[in-house]
Amino acid sequence: MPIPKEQQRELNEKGCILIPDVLSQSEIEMYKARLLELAEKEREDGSGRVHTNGLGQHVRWLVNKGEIFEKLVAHPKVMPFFEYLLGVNYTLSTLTSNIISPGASDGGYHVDNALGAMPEPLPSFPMFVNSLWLLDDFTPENGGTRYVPGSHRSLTKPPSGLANHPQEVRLSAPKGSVFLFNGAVWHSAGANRTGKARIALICFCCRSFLKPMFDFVHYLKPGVVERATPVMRRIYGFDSQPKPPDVPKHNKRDTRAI
Ligand SMILES: O=C(O)CCC(=O)C(=O)O
Repeated sequence: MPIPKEQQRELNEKGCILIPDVLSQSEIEMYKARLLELAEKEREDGSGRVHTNGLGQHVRWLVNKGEIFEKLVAHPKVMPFFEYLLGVNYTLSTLTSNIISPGASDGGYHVDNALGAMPEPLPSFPMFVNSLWLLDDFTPENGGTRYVPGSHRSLTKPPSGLANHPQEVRLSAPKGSVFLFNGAVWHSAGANRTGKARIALICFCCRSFLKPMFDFVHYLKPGVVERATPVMRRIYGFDSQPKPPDVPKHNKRDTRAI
């Protein structure tokens, strides 16, 4: 089902939208407990991906870290927004998370992934769409994402070293909701001036012709691939791979579809 016209307009104009009530209270608790457990384990074993002077942490490759994360990949309440912005054959680029601990300062303004390396003007249509699945209430005080509504329409990247912007907004939104935005919107995690961490799952998708950040096709665990529905397989990128080499027709052992 396509999203209503009003939401299409909001996404076109502001570049972002809040989708309410995506996760239930029990899902929030389940994801949070598992993420905190993974974050601690990864800090201890040295694989932890910390940032912002050690006060931020990404736990990445979530699809390989528990079956519970697989249902985020093709969530019926969120998929129509990705489809509207990226086309019905969009793919997953990363399924990750961002934990912002007390004392973390504002992150640096950026646009997402390859947009940061592209010459201006940036493409006038969406290439990447990010979504933050809030596992805590986000506020301007606890690290609520800061962003500049409509900045995707400038077709430029944020000036380097941009500290604040006159139109900057800091996200206030309840846990369980999803903040979805065009990756060309200037944004960053906010400073956390409270005594508690602020946690979000992140599902980041791209057009099917772009290279995703993570290679799901070759590195998903076998059980994850077996459980994937055809739609999930497409989202993981199985339907948008570069072609393998041509092989002689009499080579009966080769069953690849070319
Ligand atoms: O965690 C946040 O508030 C922002 C995350 C972010 O900047 C990103 O995923 O590019």
